[in-house]
Amino acid sequence: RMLKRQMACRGDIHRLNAPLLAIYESLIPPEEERTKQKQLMALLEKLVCKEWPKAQLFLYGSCANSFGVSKSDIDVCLAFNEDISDKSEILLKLADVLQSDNLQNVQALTRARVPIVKLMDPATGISCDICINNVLAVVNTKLLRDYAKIDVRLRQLAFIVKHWAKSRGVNETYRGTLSSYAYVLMCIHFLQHRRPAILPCLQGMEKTYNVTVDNIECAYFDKVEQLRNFGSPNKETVAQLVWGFFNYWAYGHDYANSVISVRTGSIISKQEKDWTRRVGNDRHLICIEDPFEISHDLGRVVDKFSIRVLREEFERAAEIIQYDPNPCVRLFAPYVH
Ligand code: 3AT
Ligand code: MG
Repeated sequence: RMLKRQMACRGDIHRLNAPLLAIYESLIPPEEERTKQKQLMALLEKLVCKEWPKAQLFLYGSCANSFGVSKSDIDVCLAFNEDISDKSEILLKLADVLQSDNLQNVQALTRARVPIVKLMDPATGISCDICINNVLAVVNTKLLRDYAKIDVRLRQLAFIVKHWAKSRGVNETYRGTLSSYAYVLMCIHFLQHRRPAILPCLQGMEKTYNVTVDNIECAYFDKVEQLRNFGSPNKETVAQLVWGFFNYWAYGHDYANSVISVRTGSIISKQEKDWTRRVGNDRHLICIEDPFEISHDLGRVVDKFSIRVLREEFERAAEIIQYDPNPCVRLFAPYVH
């Protein structure tokens, strides 16, 4: 099945550029959403500080990694300077603290895979999930944001891929498809591999940022202002990149043997990671290495049913972009598997 038909790009691919860029533009959150997020963060900080003066609140996920589309929920991490053995207790207390103000639908979900407090702020209309001590997510948020500053084509490609994944119903980890975080890593990896490269491998460069979180050293080159022109020798347009991305995941990727690794800026073998057989629920049918938690395969949610759905969707997208005279309509057509 691999390398079934790696296609040559259609000759009129440039015609797709304007419509794809228009979609990208339409997804960018307006500035007033930022203001509202800050307003809500300030309120949360005020309430949390009364109870835990030393704790800190961080935004993470798409509202902070620059891959958030308009009207996203916000992800917040409440960080204590110590290990918390009983997160449930803290979350119940937190729900209590927040309840007392004019926030709505405050609920502690203590038994979720990642336990959180969920709430809605009627003043801004923003929904928010608060987790405890998930500092690794705050750090991987910074890594993604730093990559996005290097070349605007990453943000363009990732917005389009995320929009496609949400429209096609393949952005649902609880149903065995991939997280937004995984899709962004796939985009970064893809751009590291263009020739000339559009993105560097920040973790392979001089380490100007270095933190240790949960015993994991997170270090990389974060002076990305110095890399503003990194991708400019490559003149590919977003249309060519979207075409290339789907073509790669439809026909180019070696699902049987390969792991994509943003950390090394290369493809590594499943053998090398010992990801060759199923262990517990980790099946390793599509392998995406987390840049910091390197034993963590972001494809582990994918099972033998959802891998088929995913690969069929990649092939469908590749084919539409190749042959459809007006691809944007069918590419993003809503679908529930
Ligand atoms: P949406 O726009 O909300 O779809 P997002 O980037 O906020 O995209 P998620 O809500 O899925 O993505 O996840 C929030 C953040 O949590 C993103 C990333 O910093 C972290 N994260 C998500 N999944 C993982 C994972 N499996 N391993 C490590 N960090 C993760
Ligand atoms: Mg999110």
